[in-house]
Amino acid sequence: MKDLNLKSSLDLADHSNPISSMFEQPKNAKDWEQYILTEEQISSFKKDGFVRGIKILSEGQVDILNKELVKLQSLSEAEKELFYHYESNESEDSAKVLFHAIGAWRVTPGFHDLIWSPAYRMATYQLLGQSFRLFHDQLFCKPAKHGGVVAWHQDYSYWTFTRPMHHLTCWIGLDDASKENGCLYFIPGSHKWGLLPVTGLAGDMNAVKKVLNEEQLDIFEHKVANELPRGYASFHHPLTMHGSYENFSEQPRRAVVINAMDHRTLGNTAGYDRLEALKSFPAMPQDKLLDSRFFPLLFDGDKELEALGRDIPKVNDSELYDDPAICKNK
Ligand SMILES: O=C(O)CCC(=O)C(=O)O
Repeated sequence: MKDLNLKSSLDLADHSNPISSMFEQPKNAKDWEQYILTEEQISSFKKDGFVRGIKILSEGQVDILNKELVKLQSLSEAEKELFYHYESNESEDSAKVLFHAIGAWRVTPGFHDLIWSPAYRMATYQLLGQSFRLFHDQLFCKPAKHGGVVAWHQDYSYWTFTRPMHHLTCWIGLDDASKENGCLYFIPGSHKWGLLPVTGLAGDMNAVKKVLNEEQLDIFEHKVANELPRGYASFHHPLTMHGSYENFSEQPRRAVVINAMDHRTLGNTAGYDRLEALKSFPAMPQDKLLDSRFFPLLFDGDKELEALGRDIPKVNDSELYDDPAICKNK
């Protein structure tokens, strides 16, 4: 592994392949078999809008990322340039802290190579049902004792500057995540609710409830805590309602998130009403394929899996992602 080099001239987005030996890569279709999600895991994702408990990282790999994370959390202004978004504290509550950054894959080798983790790529391929690209990564870190909330939200409500909606989020714990230290929660079945408006990410935990109907509010009572050991992941649909409460415990709760999108995703920025939030993002011109070096192709199913690709369980890409009300300009 290369040492962390924070010169802004070193942009790891120049490398559309792994740059270290952190993850052993499959050499042929057979090597991918060990990572295949079962039929039951795919069915539970379709029913609930999430699936969890999938091992992505060894202890040693978590240690590498946590070491890089320490450096990433204390960058100078100049060193933050490669990030699309960087907030040392995004919490709207002045007594709490929520570190949130987008773009670590461009800055350190471990976070760069994480997006090529074979376990991550196989699961994402099955759950999207399509070859896919990186959309972006994210870091969400809550310190011990005063970690802030991530308010209930649907990811795609923040991503309508891309289309159609065919994205997937993978949340990977860099600490054991528990109810005490502010683990993520999901609302089962909420991926069938349609698209809801943006109601804020780091302020009032329950702000979204103002836009929910009675039935949805009842379903909220059945929220599921995503408690996971470090190195393990959950995957969720772009409309699945999720959020995380404060961290009052003695332990930090750090996580890295990988957001993937169908390899055919297009820019949809014309008329987007939050353009200011995109000022440090790569260009995403209206109706243009998002295939620049900032959106590397992470998995080409036909090439990687050959005949195996036909036999493995996967989501039929129109069955979960084809909401006509959302993708009207598809
Ligand atoms: O880590 C958290 O608490 C929030 C994560 C999140 O919002 C996401 O994975 O989309």
